Amino acid sequence: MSYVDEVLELVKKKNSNEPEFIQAVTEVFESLKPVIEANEELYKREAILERITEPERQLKFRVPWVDDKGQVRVNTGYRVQFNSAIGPYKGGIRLHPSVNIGIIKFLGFEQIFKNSLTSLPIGGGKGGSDFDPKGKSDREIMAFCQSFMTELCKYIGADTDVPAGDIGTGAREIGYMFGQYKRIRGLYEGVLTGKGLSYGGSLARTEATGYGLLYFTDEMLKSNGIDIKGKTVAVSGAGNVAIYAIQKAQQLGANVVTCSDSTGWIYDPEGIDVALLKEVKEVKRARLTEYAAARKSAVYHDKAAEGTNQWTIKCDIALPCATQNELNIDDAKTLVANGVIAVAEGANMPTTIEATKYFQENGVLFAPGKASNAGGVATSALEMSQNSERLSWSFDEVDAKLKSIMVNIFHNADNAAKKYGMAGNYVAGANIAGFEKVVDAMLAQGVC
Ligand code: NDP
Ligand code: 2IT
Repeated sequence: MSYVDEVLELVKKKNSNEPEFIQAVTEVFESLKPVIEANEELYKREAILERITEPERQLKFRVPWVDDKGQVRVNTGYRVQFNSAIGPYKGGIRLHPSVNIGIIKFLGFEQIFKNSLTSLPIGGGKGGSDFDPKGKSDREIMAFCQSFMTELCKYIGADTDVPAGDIGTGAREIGYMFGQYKRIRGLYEGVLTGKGLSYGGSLARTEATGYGLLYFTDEMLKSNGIDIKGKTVAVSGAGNVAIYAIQKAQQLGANVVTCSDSTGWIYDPEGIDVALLKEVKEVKRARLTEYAAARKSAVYHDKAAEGTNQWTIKCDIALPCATQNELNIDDAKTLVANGVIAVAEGANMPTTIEATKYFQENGVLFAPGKASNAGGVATSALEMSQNSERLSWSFDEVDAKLKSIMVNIFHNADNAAKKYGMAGNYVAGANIAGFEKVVDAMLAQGVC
């Protein structure tokens, strides 16, 4: 058995109740085979694959808080500090009832390679809780965030581990967490990113993941001789990533006709009205039914009642921007039958392995999330730089840096794929390019 297969078996055995983590490792390992085989003796002796799949540290803690009725509630908090070979741990905090250690580990594992691809000095980490922010009052959100940070603050810091947003964690939650960190640790430092502009946040961080996704997609299309202008785009999700992906796609001349949340999806052939979507999701924190109620051209589809999703709509480009495994083999077949030319992941691991392979086998350009959604964390790293030098850069300055980082990531992935005889396979290219830098740093730092 090859070294890769040997360690993959070990990972499956050790983490048998963590399917998402196994999926993420399987995808990375499969595409790393040519690199590992070229260095098998060294990597095996140094146990590189065993080390890279074992988090440096995993924290699990109780998060008690009091709801508006005076009832004490208890959630579980997590922080996985996965790999610090190239910098302090960096990665978001996910607040969603589906969160468990396997979800946080898969996200932390992906983050190692994503952060490496940005070319900035950040290691991989992720955190979160099974807390469900839906339907909670502002006071309840604050109570949860303060309790979460009361424990987490012992383990993080501007030069150790710098969390940020993810599903369920936006500017409001980051603000409450920052306030609590400052109060307990007595430090005003860049311990979190995605902060408000009045207290150390970076311009363009809110937009960064969605904008970055489109900068990457545009570059991928261009390098394949395709113009994004006039293309029809299907987006899933209606959160931070989706909203700014839609906005940038429109600025580049595409027509975005769908978005979704966990209960339903919108088909709006005249193009999604971003201002209205922002009002419904960012201000009112309401459901997409409100979007449909306010817009004549929009049709609302209830997922549970109809058993359909936005991938049934004919489009040229699909941008999954909601959550993991939201695009399966049946969706992939529908999209290909409808003539899709490119799929770019805004979410983390939204496409199943089977669906990814189907796209690649059918000549669809496929951008893996760890490359195409890296704009969020890259801009977080730019926020860290600004905090360190106690300066803030203009929107245009940050946006220009973001764009050049995304264009760079595309070409690094493209070149790595070509170097190993897999031209056009951006999944393999991204994994290889991300891996090579981390391994180089791990080898240089000895057994640790
Ligand atoms: P938000 O919480 O802002 O939005 C998430 C969106 O996805 C909502 O519309 C939500 O619907 C929907 N969604 C979430 N979970 C599910 C589910 N289980 N089934 C169906 N729909 C779901 O999160 P973000 O936009 O920040 O994150 C979206 C994705 O992008 C995640 O995979 C995240 O890890 C990834 N990502 C985020 C980055 C960032 O900077 N924020 C950076 C890079 C990647 P509802 O409101 O109904 O739950
Ligand atoms: O998945 C991700 O890259 C994020 N949620 C953003 C992490 C960050 O530190 O900005």
